[in-house]
Amino acid sequence: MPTRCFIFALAALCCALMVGDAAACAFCGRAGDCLFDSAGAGQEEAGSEAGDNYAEFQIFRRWTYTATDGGSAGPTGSRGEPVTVTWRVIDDGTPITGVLPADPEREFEGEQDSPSNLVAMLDGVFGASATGQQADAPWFSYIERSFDRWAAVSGLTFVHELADGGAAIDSTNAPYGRPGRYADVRIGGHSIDGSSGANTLAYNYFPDHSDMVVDTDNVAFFSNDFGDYRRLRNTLMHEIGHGLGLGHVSAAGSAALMEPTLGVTFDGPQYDDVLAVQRLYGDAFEKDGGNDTPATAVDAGEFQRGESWAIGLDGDVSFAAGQPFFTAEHTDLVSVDDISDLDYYHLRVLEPVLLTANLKPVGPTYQESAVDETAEPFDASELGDLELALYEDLSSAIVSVAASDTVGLGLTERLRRIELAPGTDYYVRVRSQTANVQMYRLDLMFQAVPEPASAWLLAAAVVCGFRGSRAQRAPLDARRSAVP
Ligand SMILES: [Ca+2]
Ligand SMILES: [Ca+2]
Ligand SMILES: [Ca+2]
Ligand SMILES: [Ca+2]
Ligand SMILES: [Zn+2]
Ligand SMILES: [Zn+2]
Repeated sequence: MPTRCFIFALAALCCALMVGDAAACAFCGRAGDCLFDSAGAGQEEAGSEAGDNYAEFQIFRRWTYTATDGGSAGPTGSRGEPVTVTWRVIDDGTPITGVLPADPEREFEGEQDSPSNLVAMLDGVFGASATGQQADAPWFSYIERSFDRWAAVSGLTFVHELADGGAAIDSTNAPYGRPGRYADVRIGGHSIDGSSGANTLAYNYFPDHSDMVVDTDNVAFFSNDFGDYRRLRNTLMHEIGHGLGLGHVSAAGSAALMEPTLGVTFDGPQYDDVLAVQRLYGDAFEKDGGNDTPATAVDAGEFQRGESWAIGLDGDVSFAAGQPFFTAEHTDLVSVDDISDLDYYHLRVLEPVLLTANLKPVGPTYQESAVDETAEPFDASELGDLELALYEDLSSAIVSVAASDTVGLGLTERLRRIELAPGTDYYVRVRSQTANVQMYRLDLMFQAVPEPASAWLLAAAVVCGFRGSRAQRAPLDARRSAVP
């Protein structure tokens, strides 16, 4: 039994431009928990971002045309813009063309052409659909939730496509996603290389192909119900990550879904995975119109003295060896994904108050590198130099009230004791001077305006009241304290 990993390029799946770059497969020697997969690029498309290999987080490239986004007007947008992607499990019997090459060292003769039997495998594990519709199958939610975990932490929206035209899954990008005809991400499965020793669990193509092939020989592995079928779900979420344009990462003991060897000590996308997907598609507030303008700002609410509000708390974590960063519950993860990204938060006040705002770049230091390099410490809190600004709506114009850009990478920008008046719409704006993604947490604290007579006494009372207040969950997954 081999005990180390071998990396080799898989030229067959790569267009010439990509050979030796991001497309690679990893061969894992750890029996039982191995993910041996490949993520290959298909044909390039004119006008796409193909060939733009991003430096950060082993990002390969983002979707340029999906069934619903992009088109005659051009591609889906630039990095950080939201995208909608459709998906469907193909019917059993649909051809899958084998593309994984032979490997004499493990007596693998190469992936053979054979029709998909993934539905039969899933029916065998979970039970078949009572109606014949895949959305009614007991296994459907495991696939849908795997997509939705990525959607919950990014600007991506996933839609289940109801049709499939039956074309083969092979190394060409076609058929492209078309509503009512084909999904963007077609999911099939067949025998790839058996289930003994180190072997393949699944593979996935990069955008704009992004189809997935699961090895149905590994049915016993996928049937393991530990962690609500975590082996199956982490495999699906890892492959979906490739289909979104993420490459493999070497994390050397830090939890990362996009490591070439499947991890089961964590569930779903981890810190590096979320940074990568937000760099490509933005945070979850970028979809449904986004928050790049005051008119589309995220609504923080109405406040009075003693209250506070915060967003982005789940990203403010530190690294602990062997511990996962995130579970499915951790979705309060916001970032500026580029210089072009503006994040506006709208607020009003019920009485004259003093606003103090803290904008902190967050992120742990963990191990990260490309798979063929030695992992090095990566400080996720020093990716972007943030700016904090406050605006007010004077009905004729939205004007600046205060701004802070006084510190650099890794440090907190602050606005201190800015007086706000009731009846006015205020907007806090977060942006970055750096062409990279930076997760942040934003804290807003509201204190009473001291009255001339007993100003110091009142201020002290308010500070004490604020400290003693109890945090509550507020709309938009932010935290808001109670009135003391
Ligand atoms: Ca296999
Ligand atoms: Ca496709
Ligand atoms: Ca953002
Ligand atoms: Ca934004
Ligand atoms: Zn390995
Ligand atoms: Zn992979």
